[in-house]
Amino acid sequence: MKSIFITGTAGSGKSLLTSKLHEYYTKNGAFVAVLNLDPGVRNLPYTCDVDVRDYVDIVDIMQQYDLGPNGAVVMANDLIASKIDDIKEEIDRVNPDYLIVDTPGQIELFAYRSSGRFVVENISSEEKTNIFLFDGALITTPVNFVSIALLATSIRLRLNLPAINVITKTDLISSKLQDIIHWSSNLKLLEDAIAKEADGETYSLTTNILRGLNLGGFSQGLIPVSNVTGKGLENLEGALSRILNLGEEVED
Ligand SMILES: Nc1nc2c(ncn2[C@@H]2O[C@H](COP(=O)(O)OP(=O)(O)O)[C@@H](O)[C@H]2O)c(=O)[nH]1
Ligand SMILES: [Mg+2]
Repeated sequence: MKSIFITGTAGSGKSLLTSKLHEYYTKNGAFVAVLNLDPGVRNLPYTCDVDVRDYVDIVDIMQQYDLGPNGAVVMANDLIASKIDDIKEEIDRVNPDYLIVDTPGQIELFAYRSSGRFVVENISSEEKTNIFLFDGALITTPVNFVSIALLATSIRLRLNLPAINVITKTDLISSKLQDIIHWSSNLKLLEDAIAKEADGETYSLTTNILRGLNLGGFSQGLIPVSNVTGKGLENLEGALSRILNLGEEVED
């Protein structure tokens, strides 16, 4: 089994991409299962094969521990770690070729609490990768783009998984997308674009962060995708295959 974790800021399209990837792999003859790790989600655009909501119940936690919704979601994420053996057993029973893991809406719950990393480390898998979603609607200026790239790099350090960076919602940002692809292909172009937008401390901080991030190669292979039209999904699948299958793509 190979595992694909999907991370990104709240609303960046994690759940919708999970459903699209599931559809894409299934259409191409692979056996895919989805693990939902978001205990607080109400509606999902796919049917889960394994669902943490079967193990932890936010409403119960709120009542039992006298917590509000935020406190309950934090606690629920930590409780998931204590159920890892049952979750693993359920995944083993399904035994898919690919496991797509949809993570909590609020990325900090998954990436920065020890329970998230514990889950990543404990899902037994031949190969694992993380797809980080740059929300197309949030990266409309060079400074915003660098801020999200900083987050992407921070998540990569935290989860310690090979990362694929994706831009979502490209159907909503058609004209801006060209600029983003342009900036991200060349450090100098991005620095010039930052200079047009910012000065003083913002300029110097942003460009210094950018130079650091560039060493990590964050901008190589940013893949534009629309979860609505499906555009770009073949490129994403190709990138996944290069990491997970050493270049062998699923059958067309
Ligand atoms: N137009 C457009 N909307 C999207 C795209 N991806 C997600 N959305 C919408 O953005 C909202 C948040 O998506 P969701 O998958 O729930 O985000 P999550 O919080 O990261 O799981 C939903 O209304 C989606 O329909 C996309 O590529 N294009
Ligand atoms: Mg979601």
